[in-house]
Amino acid sequence: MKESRLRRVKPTILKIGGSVITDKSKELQVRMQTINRLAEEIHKASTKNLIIVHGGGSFGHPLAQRYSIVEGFKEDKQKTGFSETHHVMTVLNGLFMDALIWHNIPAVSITPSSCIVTKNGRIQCFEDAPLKILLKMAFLPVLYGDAVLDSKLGFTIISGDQLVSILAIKFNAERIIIGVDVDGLYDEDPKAEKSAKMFKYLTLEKLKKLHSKLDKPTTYDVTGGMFGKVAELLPVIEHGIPVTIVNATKPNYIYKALEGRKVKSTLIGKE
Ligand code: IP8
Repeated sequence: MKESRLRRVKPTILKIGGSVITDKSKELQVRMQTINRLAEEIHKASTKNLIIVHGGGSFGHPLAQRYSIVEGFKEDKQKTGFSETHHVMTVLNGLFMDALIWHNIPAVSITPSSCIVTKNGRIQCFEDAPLKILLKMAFLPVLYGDAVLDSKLGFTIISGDQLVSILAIKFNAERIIIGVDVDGLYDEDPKAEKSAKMFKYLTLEKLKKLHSKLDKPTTYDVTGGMFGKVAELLPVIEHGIPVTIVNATKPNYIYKALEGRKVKSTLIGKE
């Protein structure tokens, strides 16, 4: 491969939350219009060296919960549950890929369960050779939270946020953009508390304090909701990689964030 063709820009990691691309109130409900709009915005921004990770929403989470996949293998009937959870994630990913490719984006899906093994829920090995070549050739790799094999538990779930964190550190990302269904990071759950205050800027120290105050996982979100998200973000911020949390349900917010333009969001930096 010619050197001139290789991309030298540090990657941008974009996470699209499951609550953005699916309707969490109904199992297996995709928001195809939103996915198409996001594909259009991603195409319009044409960000160099982009990696996308999406969440599970009403595809992965209800099944993972029904079959207690996070906790690992305990009984045979969980096995079809593992297969189903992984399968519905490939279905959601397929719909997401459809939209990207239909918008002329050279996106290629990387199936986490085929290249990752975890140990007690944390990534232990990650075969990243295909991902590296995709980046070199200026493809857009797309990964997602998935049901994966685990060297201690048999199997478990990895969140898209854990993937974002490991990818950002492995590839020394320039920045991380996290698209969620609220305007940023708040001191309380903005969906439950009207008085919740949104942060425009947070330092690592303030994020650590906030993390200790945030509510622990809800029953719906097997990977820990906002609490889990912040826990995964701490090491990347420590690494000096800035994180922007932005509302991906609002038109052009992801586009503006990708372009580095001013948009309502929470920016988290080391200092
Ligand atoms: O929505 C979880 O990914 P997340 C994926 O990023 C599954 O936490 C399979 C529940």
